[in-house]
Amino acid sequence: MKGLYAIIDYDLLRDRIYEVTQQIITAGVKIIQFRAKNLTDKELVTHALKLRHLAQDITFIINDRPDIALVVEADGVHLGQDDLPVSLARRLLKDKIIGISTHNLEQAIAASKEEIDYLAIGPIYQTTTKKNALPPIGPKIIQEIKKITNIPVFAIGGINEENLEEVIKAGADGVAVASALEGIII
Ligand code: TZP
Ligand code: MG
Repeated sequence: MKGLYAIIDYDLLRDRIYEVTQQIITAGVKIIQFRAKNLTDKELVTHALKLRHLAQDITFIINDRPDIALVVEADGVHLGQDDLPVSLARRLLKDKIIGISTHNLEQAIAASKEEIDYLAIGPIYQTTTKKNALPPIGPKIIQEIKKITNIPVFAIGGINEENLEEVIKAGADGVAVASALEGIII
């Protein structure tokens, strides 16, 4: 996995999720994640099914919830440090994609020993999208992670057109962005 990974954040986009998803797919984005921290399961599934339909030809990942990823036939799940452990999510999801968020080198090393398809490291820069985010860690850690694993690394947190080059130069395989999507939407 590599390239631009678009996070469709329900709290940021609200009723614009479909319009924005359609636009970014038309623009050529090949990986999207549906992230909704404050919906009921019923609402989550309703939106996720519609997004799955829009994103039928690209990689569609569900944040936090392996069970929801399974029932909506997503391509995989993105887990946080406090979500279901990778080994258990793997039992449910078989050969689907599993990615995990990490916030420091220690967590990245631990993640690299699990059966994951990619890891995310961040927040690299200041972000307002993730509530209670840890302080930014800067792009240098990406180089450190690339030294210890071949697993694809996505940089996340406050990434935009201005700092993108720095992140790619540090060795990121891709970038996961939420708020910066506004920049590529007409
Ligand atoms: N995890 C670390 S930062 C972040 C997540 C989910 C939010 C990324 O959003 P933005 O708007 O690209 O900073
Ligand atoms: Mg999570």
